[in-house]
Amino acid sequence: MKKSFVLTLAATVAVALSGTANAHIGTKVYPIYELPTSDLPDIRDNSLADWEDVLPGASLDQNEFAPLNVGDGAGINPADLAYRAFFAWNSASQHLYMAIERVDDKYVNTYAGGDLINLWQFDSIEFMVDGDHTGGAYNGFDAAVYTAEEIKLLANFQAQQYVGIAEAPDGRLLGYQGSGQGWVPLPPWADAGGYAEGESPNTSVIEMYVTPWDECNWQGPELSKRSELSGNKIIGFQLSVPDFDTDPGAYHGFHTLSGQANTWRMAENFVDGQLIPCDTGDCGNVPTAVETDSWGRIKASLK
Ligand SMILES: [Ca+2]
Ligand SMILES: [Ca+2]
Ligand SMILES: [Ca+2]
Ligand SMILES: [Ca+2]
Repeated sequence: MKKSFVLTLAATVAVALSGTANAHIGTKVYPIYELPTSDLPDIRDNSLADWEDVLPGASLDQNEFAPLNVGDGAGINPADLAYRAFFAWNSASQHLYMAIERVDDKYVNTYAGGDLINLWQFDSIEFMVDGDHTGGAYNGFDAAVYTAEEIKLLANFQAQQYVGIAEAPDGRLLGYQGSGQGWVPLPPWADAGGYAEGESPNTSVIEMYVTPWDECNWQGPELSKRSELSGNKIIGFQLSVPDFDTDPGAYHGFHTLSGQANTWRMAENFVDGQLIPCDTGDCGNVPTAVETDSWGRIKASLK
């Protein structure tokens, strides 16, 4: 292990973690409601009725989003793409839950499976989480500044980006944009279910849960630090909804909740979400085993 590399890496992580109190875009704080374990939605039942039964309504729809000037730059038009999303959290599992229904005039999904890093090229959604609300860069690090090993470690380290797709031949519906694809997007840390039906329009649904990480080391959960999810905490999150209406990868539209570009690499371009506590069932669990020795984990990861 090279000492100089460790020091550089620690400084790099410090830069990546640095942010301001106002780490995210806008003044709006989106409520994310806690659900007791007994009310958690089934992510594999091909239905959003379970979300509708336990939440006051959809948390967001397309009217909360703004189009980016990507590809055709398609604006907000429900005849082209309508969507509604639900958010929730569960203190007992320390998981964040999300579901989205897309109603799309043209559905492009020829994903063949086995290529999670490229799920984004198909009608899908992107979900990002900054569990400790730091903002700052989390991907796209400059190869002229950082070594390949540093870039691999820093990508999705302090915030995470997932891509969800409604159907895949191999059943893997949750993509992950970091190197920890062998565990980060899989149970017990994360999982997704979904389905699609109809031609024009096509209705597709993606339901998922994820684990937010303050420090997500691609080499494994034992080297990583989970975000603590507790009542009234403010987290950063972002939902982006791309629309491909002709070919994979050819953007017709790209809508983001924050209205900001570069949400794939800048966590300060996320929005704020507040974890609203509940008082029924097993709500209000406080995590007890949060690992705090980040220096030890960084060193261990380089042995
Ligand atoms: Ca469901
Ligand atoms: Ca469309
Ligand atoms: Ca963070
Ligand atoms: Ca489409």
